Amino acid sequence: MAVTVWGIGTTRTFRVHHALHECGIDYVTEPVRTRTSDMERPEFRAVAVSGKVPSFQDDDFVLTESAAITRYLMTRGHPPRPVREQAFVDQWCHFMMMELDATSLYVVRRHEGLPEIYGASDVAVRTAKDYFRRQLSTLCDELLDGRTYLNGSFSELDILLISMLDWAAFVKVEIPQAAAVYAAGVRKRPAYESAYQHNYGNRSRS
Ligand SMILES: N[C@@H](CCC(=O)N[C@@H](CS)C(=O)NCC(=O)O)C(=O)O
Repeated sequence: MAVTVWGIGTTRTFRVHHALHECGIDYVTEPVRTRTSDMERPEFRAVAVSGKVPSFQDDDFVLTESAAITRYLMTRGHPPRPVREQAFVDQWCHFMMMELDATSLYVVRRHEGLPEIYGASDVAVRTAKDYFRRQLSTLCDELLDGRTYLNGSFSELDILLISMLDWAAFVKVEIPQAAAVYAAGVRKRPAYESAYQHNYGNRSRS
């Protein structure tokens, strides 16, 4: 069975397509989009344990959670990292998924982008954007000291961060200059460009 990705069109699905393009892996895309009837397909439900995209299959191995899938793809076939380096990568991976994604950008998504489901709230959106800026500044102070990639060479950390910087741009959150310079470098990668086109195409992003 081929590698299959379920899901297209969102920041979280982009991470998986980006990792696959970086790794040069041929794969099948099942273009399930959120809040469509495709999410009710039994074949999708069979792999998507939480009913969400992205979901991922590699032969009989099924995985969900964009950060876990991205880690799997970017590290499989490589020797394990030294334990402290892995802990460093984990620290920033969890930081980005919690502080930048779940408690900031996804709050904006809910209360600005999906008011019909979650309710409109200017306060929630404004404070989530402020929180995003503060948390991103911490990351910039600690990591963006002129380096091209967060862990020295290109890794899952860069896939996570560029996806969030793109998302921030989409919802019109200003970012520090160091982050803008970093993002411009990552966006020049051919795999970023091809994955972006594959995931978003000319459709509206969500
Ligand atoms: N933490 C998960 C979040 C996945 C997620 O919430 N996906 C959204 C689209 S971006 C989804 O499938 N929503 C549909 C739903 O909640 O019913 C990840 O990073 O993969």
